[in-house]
Amino acid sequence: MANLMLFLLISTSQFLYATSNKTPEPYVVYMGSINNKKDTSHLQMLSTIIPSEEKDRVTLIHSYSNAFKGFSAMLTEEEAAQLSGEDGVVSVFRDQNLQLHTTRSWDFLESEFGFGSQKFQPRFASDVIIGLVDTGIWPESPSFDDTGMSEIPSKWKGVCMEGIDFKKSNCNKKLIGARYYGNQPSSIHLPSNGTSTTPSRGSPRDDVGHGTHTASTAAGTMVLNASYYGLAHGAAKGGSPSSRLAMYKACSIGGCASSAVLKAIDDAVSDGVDIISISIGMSSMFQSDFLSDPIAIGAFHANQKGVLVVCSGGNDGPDPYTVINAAPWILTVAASSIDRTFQSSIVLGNGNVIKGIGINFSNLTHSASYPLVFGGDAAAQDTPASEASNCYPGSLDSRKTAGKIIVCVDSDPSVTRKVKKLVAQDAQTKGLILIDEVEKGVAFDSGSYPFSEVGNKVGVQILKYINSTKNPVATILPTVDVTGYKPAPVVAYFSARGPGGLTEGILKPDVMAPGVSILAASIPSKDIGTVPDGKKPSNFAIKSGTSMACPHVAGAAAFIRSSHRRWSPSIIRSALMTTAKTSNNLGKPLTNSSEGNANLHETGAGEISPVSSVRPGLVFETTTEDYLYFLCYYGYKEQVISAMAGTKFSCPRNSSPELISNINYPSISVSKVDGTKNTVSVTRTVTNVGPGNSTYSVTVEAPSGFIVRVSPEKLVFNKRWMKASYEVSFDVKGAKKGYGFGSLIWSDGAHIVRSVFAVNVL
Ligand SMILES: *[C@@H]1O[C@H](CO)[C@@H](O)[C@H](O)[C@H]1NC(C)=O
Ligand SMILES: *[C@@H]1O[C@H](CO)[C@@H](O)[C@H](O)[C@H]1NC(C)=O
Ligand SMILES: *[C@@H]1O[C@H](CO)[C@@H](O)[C@H](O)[C@H]1NC(C)=O
Ligand SMILES: *[C@@H]1O[C@H](CO)[C@@H](O)[C@H](O)[C@H]1NC(C)=O
Ligand SMILES: *[C@@H]1O[C@H](CO)[C@@H](O)[C@H](O)[C@H]1NC(C)=O
Ligand SMILES: *[C@@H]1O[C@H](CO)[C@@H](O)[C@H](O)[C@H]1NC(C)=O
Ligand SMILES: CC(=O)N[C@H]1CO[C@H](CO)[C@@H](O)[C@@H]1O
Repeated sequence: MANLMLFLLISTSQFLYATSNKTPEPYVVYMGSINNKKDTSHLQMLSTIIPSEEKDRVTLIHSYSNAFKGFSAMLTEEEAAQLSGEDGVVSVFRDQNLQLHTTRSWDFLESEFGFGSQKFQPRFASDVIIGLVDTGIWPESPSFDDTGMSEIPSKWKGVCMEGIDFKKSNCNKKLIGARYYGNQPSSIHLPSNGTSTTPSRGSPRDDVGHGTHTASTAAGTMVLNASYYGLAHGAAKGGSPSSRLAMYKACSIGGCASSAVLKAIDDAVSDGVDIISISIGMSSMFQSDFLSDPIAIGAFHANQKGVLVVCSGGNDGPDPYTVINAAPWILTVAASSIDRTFQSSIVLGNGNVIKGIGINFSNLTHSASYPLVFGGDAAAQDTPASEASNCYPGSLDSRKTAGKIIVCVDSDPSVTRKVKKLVAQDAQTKGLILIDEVEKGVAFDSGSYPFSEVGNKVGVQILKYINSTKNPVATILPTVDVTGYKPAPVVAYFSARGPGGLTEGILKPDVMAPGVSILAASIPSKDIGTVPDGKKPSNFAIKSGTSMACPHVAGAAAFIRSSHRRWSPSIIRSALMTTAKTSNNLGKPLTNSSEGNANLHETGAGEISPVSSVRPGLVFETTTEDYLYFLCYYGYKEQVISAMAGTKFSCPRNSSPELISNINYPSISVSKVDGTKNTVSVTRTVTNVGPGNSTYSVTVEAPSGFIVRVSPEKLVFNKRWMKASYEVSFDVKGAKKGYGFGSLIWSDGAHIVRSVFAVNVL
């Protein structure tokens, strides 16, 4: 045994030595602000590190020089370690792959709902430019039609890169720019020498559908008569139809290389975009720190230059500590449902009609005439019934299922709905009824294969019916969309939850927006089985994910920006947060997909309310200096922070993580209060952006056992842009352990400014 262990140890370390220490891999070398004094050439820096016999590796994959400094290159682990000690280098990290926030191992992300029907202003061209870092764009989509738009704003300095099947003429006054980057996963293209930012192949064209969907959600032109094969029929338009779009294609179906995402942000900032929308991120399990996260780094510098960065919070919910893209300079978005659902009814032989959920173009007869079988009763030889009841691959005996409608359960989420559907189809069934409590709210698109999904309660009814009769029969009807569905919005189960894994001193996510079954433009899908018989591939698709929620917020931010040119990114974020809705269309508090009251770690400040966010009254401004203090409190070295600031920056002597709660953020999060002893206080400063003479008074909504004092309780302003500060103290002696949630509401009678808080009682 001991010998075996030793052998394993030796061979493992040899393996590591061989593959990770010596084999060059792509790394990102991040060097802080462009004003960072230390100014060695990137190539020169590489040539001092890389041995002379490997000169051909003295090559930059990307060089960053607009919004921040740095580069990416092929390095060995040793060289990377050596570089990270160099003067002027802030961090060095592996060029990891980031994921698109619609495709995750659970399939939930192929679903259902109609378009968020915001009542936005009529169409007129504005100068607001939204940049998206995504999978590219399908420029022929009617959502990018520029009819009637005025000339491209003169501040625009971007380009329309040509590539495979993409011409300069594919850009117009709506889609004003498009770039692509060569090192997307699966198509890494390395130049043989020198710097190369123009790969020899590729194109801004979207071959996934994700980028086209997010771009049209943010700022698509209004398209009348849009639908997904007749479903979700109506006018489709983006959150800010008057804004311009620029696509930065840093991702492919396999994800996005960190180095390309950084390059995309660097370019977007120098091209002159106002808002960047990013529906991608690292897995919540691999978040290490802010300075090895390309989105956090890029967003920091974009923010420094006045560009708002809006990101999806990820799809790793519903567990706590799953939210990502949670740096305080990012606007982090959670996903909710809207008031539309896709019903796919099941008719049983006993006459019962059950309202299931799903998108299908079922052509089955409307009478219950197909035999119904439970997967567990149709197991292949030597296969446990538990596997067959879950529609596991290889678990069904097609002699027992052919020509029937099969019922399966979902007790193991590792087999996705997509796989279950393929397994059922493979077993020659006519249709699938899936019993799935968790995912049922996010309609699955099964194309032309009849499919419906029900919760546990209804599922038991179906199973009882199967048990009760010798020859159970059923049918599945084609999908109809139902609008006015209540309650809505509901937090989507996949939406990543706070608190943030890196710090609990900032409440994340910030806001919630529609991300379940969103109809928006896509690439015409030619996949077999997705296009109903006799139809042309649709220009629209229905997708779910925080990926879909993020561009709704980017669109709303563009809408605010078009009315308020002077407003900084933090003012826009504050406006969206303090005016967010905390109740649903039944007038009740927001709930989650298991019908419990949703807490602030699920909803953030609430569901965005674009129309009221234009007149927030008071705003919380968070400055670059505040973010630099955040980095001090978080524990980074002064030298690193100075490099990011581009100037000498001194941290306060007592920089402790508790001080993070004191950063001037629109919400409050206090990660630790000792319930037996002390009271914790934080201060906030608001800026009046409403009428000059206004007086605001505060009301507090606090959980039981909390004594929350606000001082002063009245804020008097006599001009616009005047600031006022207040202190909030939390006395939690009577409170129960764990997070308590509440809010401070400032009002002058005309405006309601809600600042939510989360306080963790130890
Ligand atoms: C780069 O390599 C190409 C051939 O691969 C060669 O023609 C060119 O001269 C090289 N350029 C530099 C700057 O070394
Ligand atoms: C929308 O489609 C319907 C039927 O497909 C058609 O009758 C109607 O004219 C269309 N409306 C517009 C504005 O294109
Ligand atoms: C339904 O469509 C499929 C092809 O998609 C076809 O094979 C089948 O015969 C059709 N069924 C009925 C009842 O029309
Ligand atoms: C159906 O019958 C089987 C045994 O025949 C039993 O294990 C199962 O619990 C029954 N299901 C329901 C929903 O009654
Ligand atoms: C929904 O909220 C309740 C508390 O109100 C909680 O117990 C439950 O775990 C939450 N469910 C999800 C899916 O987040
Ligand atoms: C605010 O009130 C003062 C005194 O009543 C007045 O002089 C001033 O013009 C008012 N300012 C605004 C912006 O209305
Ligand atoms: C468009 C399509 O083929 N699917 C069906 C979906 O449901 C609607 C409403 O029942 C039908 O009109 C379509 O036939």
